[in-house]
Amino acid sequence: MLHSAARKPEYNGGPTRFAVPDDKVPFSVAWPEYAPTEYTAAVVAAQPVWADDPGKVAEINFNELDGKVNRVSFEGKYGIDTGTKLPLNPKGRTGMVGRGLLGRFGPNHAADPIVTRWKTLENGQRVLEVVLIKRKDTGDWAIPGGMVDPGEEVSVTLKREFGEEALNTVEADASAKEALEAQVDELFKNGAEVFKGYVDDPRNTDNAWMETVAMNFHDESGDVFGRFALAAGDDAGAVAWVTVSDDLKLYASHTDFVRKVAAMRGAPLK
Ligand code: RP5
Repeated sequence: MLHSAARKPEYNGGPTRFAVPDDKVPFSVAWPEYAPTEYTAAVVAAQPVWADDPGKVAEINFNELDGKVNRVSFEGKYGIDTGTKLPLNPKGRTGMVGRGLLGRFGPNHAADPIVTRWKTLENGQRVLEVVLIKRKDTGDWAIPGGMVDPGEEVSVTLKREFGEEALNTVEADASAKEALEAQVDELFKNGAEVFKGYVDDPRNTDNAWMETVAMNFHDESGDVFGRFALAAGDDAGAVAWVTVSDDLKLYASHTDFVRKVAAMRGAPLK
């Protein structure tokens, strides 16, 4: 499927993208008139720890584990622009070059915990519920995922992000935090892989893009996740158990991930 959020003209806090029609998305299609908007957000250019130093691009080992930073794409080996020497988005043109809001040139790795349980309706039908957060940056409902820190195991990221965004461990005192983390450890013991690869994220550019590992943690009996008191924290403005239905419209590729979980669990979509 062609990426579309990654071509949306409006860019959060940034300039408008150069318009890329469907037939011009692949870099393999010659398009001499292509004049992508150049943008790297000030917060990225300020070089926080999570961002690359643009002066050291020549030293980056793309398509490899580069020190502790994973530059390997789940989509296979990506190309490097012969002129700029910058990596090229494996899903094609986005209408923007630079890093936009993303820190890394090439893949920016994330992890998405999809936490689900059953709810029985009055008519006896079972529907699936999923924990979603409302993102502060775009206002979209989303899976409470986050970036994998350099050298971090994905399994650790999944738990950390769920804790921070859906249980607000960030603001919990030390003993409450420890108790919440122990619960998450227990609940996240058994996960089923849902997806690994490119995310059609609205922050993507021609040179920087999101990839994720999405895992489902499902409470079949309903005994376990019910004990959680959800509390929004960090990048989340709200958090809730949401019924998985046909009309869910989530951030980036998250609708596809949740629909896949519904299919895996044999849940109805209405
Ligand atoms: C999405 O961005 C991923 O699927 C993940 O949910 C999220 C990670 O970015 P932040 O939430 O840390 O901004 O592409």
